Order: sequence, then C-alpha cells, then structure tokens
Amino acid sequence: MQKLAILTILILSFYVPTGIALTPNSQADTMANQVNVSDAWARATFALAKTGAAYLTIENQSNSDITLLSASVDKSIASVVQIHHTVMENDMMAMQELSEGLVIPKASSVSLSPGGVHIMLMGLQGPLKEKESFELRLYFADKSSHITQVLVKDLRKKAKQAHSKMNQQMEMNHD
Ligand SMILES: [Cu+2]
Repeated sequence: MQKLAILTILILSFYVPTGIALTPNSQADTMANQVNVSDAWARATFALAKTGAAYLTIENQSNSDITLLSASVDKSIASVVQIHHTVMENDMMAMQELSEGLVIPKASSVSLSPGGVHIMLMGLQGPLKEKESFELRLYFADKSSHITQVLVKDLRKKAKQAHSKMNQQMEMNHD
C-alpha cells in the first residue's frame, strides 16, 4: 500500500504542472494563439447542394511559419471538411486537397478566396443560407486549434456574372 501511495504522489506531482500549463488562460505560444483569423465567410448554396466553400484570411503574427493542417465543422453542417487549392488540369479548373496543409509564412497573411485556396465543405446536411453563420475549427501543426465564426453570404445576387462560370465548373468537379 505504501508503494501505491508513493506512486500516486509521483503521478500527481507530474500532472499538476502540466495541468497548469494547459489552462485556457495560459499564454503558451501555440500556433493558434499566434494567428488572427478574419473575414471568414462561406458561399450561400442551392437547396440541394452537397458541397460548399468557406474563405478567410489568416494572419501569422509570429516569427515562425505556421501550418494550417485541417479544419472541421459540426456534423449538423457538413460531414467532411478539407483544405483545397485550385489547379489547372488540361485547361480545366480542378480542385485538389492540400493534404500537407497550408503554410502561412512568418509575419504575413494568407487569404483564402474564390478561385484559389478554400475550405471545402462536403456532405452538406442542408443548404448554407445567407446571413446564417456556423463555427469552423482550424487545426494547426502543433495540434492547437482556433474557432472562428463563418458568415454565409450570397454572391449570386451581387456578382452573378463574374462567378457563374468558374463556380459552376468547381461545383461540377465535386459532384
Ligand atoms: Cu474544393
């Protein structure tokens, strides 16, 4: 029994400092603590759409490169979330997953925008409706994460012509 008590004390003495380091108020230099995410928005979708896309700007305020590895949303929004980039393949626009993640170089910003890098929402549970919003969680290479609110905007109303061809093609590639 004495051995067990000593073991317990040993374990506790290891756990207590760790517990303090992981409190939410910690100023730990995690990647998530060193990014500023802004302008997060998603395209409103058609009623039966199975895919959607979200865009945002990530500013890396640290002096080291930061890698955005993946993202997730609640299962009530979409079943799969991937980071995609857009490439030309045989004169066609195609989307590919950035399986290694997206690097945000030190002390700079990267903007995800239509026609370029985007957060792909697959297996939409329902349409993304204008003015609604949802939480998007971004995961970085050090396993830290950051939650941002994504606002749904309807671009079809404002920029019908500019987007029509490209977005149609991008949607087709995913269906
Ligand atoms: Cu995509």
